[in-house]
Formats: sequence, C-alpha cells, structure tokens
Amino acid sequence: MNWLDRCSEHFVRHIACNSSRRGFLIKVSKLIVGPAFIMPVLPIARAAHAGPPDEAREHPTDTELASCEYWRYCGVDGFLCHCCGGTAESCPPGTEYSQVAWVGTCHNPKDGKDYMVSYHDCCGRTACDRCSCANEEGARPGYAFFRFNGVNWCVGNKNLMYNCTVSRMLGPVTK
Ligand code: ABN
Repeated sequence: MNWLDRCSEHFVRHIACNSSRRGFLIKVSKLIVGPAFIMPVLPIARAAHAGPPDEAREHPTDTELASCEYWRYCGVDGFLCHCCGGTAESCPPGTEYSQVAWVGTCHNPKDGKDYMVSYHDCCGRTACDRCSCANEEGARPGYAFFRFNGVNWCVGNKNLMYNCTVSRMLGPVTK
C-alpha cells in the first residue's frame, strides 16, 4: 500500500469512528440548505438579465426610434442602429455586438423613472452614416477619457470596424 492509500484509509476510518449516521446526514443537509439562506444577499447581476420592467415596455413609434431625442438614447454617441438595418436594441445583419459597452442612466419622461441603458457598438461593417447622434448624458470631454463616450467600443472585438450603436435597456435605477 502506498502512502496515499494509507492516508485515505486513515482519514476515512477517522471519520467513520468519530461520526454517527445522523450527524453525517445533518452535515449534508446543512450543506444543501445553507446556501439557500445566503444566496439572496449575494450581489448577483440580475438586472442585466431581467430586461425592462413592464412600465418601460412602451411602444415607441418609428419616428421616435429614429430620433436622437428619444429618451433612451441619452448617452448615444454614434449612428442609431434603428436607421441602419437593425433595431434600437439589435445589431444589423453582418455585424456583432461590441464586447465593451458604455453604460448610461436615462430619464424616461413617460413614467418619471431613471433607467440604466448599455450602449453597444455593432462591429464588422463600415460606418452606417445615418441618424448620427452626439448625446452626452453622464459623459465628460475627451481629456477625462474614463468618462468619455465618443469611443469606438469595437476595440475588444476581432473586427474593429464600427457600424452603429444599440441602446439596450438594463432596468430601472433603484435608490
Ligand atoms: N461609440 C461610437 C463611436 C465609434 C467610433 C468613434 C466614435 C464613436
């Protein structure tokens, strides 16, 4: 028998001699039930998957979606994908979402609430050049580059070519 076998045997015998079946079952059930009490307080990014709340599931018109004034575009610096063969939230065919995004907080005048919106560039085709917006809510000039939104977010993708920008609703801002 090698040392690993001897150690394992010793370890298992030690557990067998020092624990009862009931004690073992109690420990196992604690392992199973315990996380159920801890999980609700862990910081899980539910908002990213929850999508917009019911009140934000509005039905904007085509004209609104093609306008830089539409509230959810408050941080867009680029071309609106809605005008480029995609939608406000989805990239045009032949392009893919940027791995990096700019996140902003926009005020919805219809329900008076603030919402988090992430702005992804769509990458892989030449610039769409339609519906150009230069909104700057929450942004700072270029010299404060950590807070500057006039950046090509395709930098993290294989294909760096910028086409247009989508505005994806993450959820309401709770204070
Ligand atoms: N985020 C849109 C963009 C792309 C290239 C240059 C400026 C802004």
